[in-house]
Amino acid sequence: MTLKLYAHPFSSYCQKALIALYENATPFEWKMLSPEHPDVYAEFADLWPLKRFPVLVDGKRTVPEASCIIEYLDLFHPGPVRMVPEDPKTALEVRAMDRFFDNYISTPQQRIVFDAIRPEGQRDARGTAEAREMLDAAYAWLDRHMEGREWAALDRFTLADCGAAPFLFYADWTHRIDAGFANVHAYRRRLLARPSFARAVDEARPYRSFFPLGAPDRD
Ligand SMILES: N[C@@H](CCC(=O)N[C@@H](CS)C(=O)NCC(=O)O)C(=O)O
Repeated sequence: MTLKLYAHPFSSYCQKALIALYENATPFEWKMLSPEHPDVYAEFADLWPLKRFPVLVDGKRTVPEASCIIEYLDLFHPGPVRMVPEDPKTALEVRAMDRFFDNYISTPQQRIVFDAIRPEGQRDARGTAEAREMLDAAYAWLDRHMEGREWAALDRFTLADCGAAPFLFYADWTHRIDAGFANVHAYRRRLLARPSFARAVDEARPYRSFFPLGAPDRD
């Protein structure tokens, strides 16, 4: 039975899951979440009433959460590029970095963007200032972590890099990564050059005008 992915190309968490699918050329049916397809959105909201995407459907099984989707694909539809090592001790390194990118890059980045789409008077200046501080601390830590490394965990592309790619992409648009963090910039460029992510970036290009802070003319 064909896998189905409920997703939108401009969404960072959808891109995270798409990277894993593209890395292994895993066939799937794209269920496009957009105002032009209200029926698809209704199906998705019924499957996952929390209404956060992406969501993967495999027969009778519904898998929400990008990290879980990637782990699920690794277990049930594996390809040549394994995203999480089988050895649990080695896997912990990968999962720790996956948590870092979700919690300390994506979460503050989304907080700033969601704040920008609120009406004037309902904005949270303190919350966004804290989010910017968090991003600065995360960039500084990551810069030290990436010293001498090619990928975020282990010596190969993993689950951690699937999240790092879209999250650093949008984080730099949202709260510029200081030029002094050369290791982070080099890593972001490596991710952009990875064919699976380059494809996701290209598919999202038509939607750049939707970026609430204004998409920069680069990448
Ligand atoms: N914890 C979820 C987060 C997913 C998420 O935040 N997705 C965003 C799109 S990038 C979303 O569903 N936004 C819809 C909304 O906020 O209403 C995951 O890891 O997949």
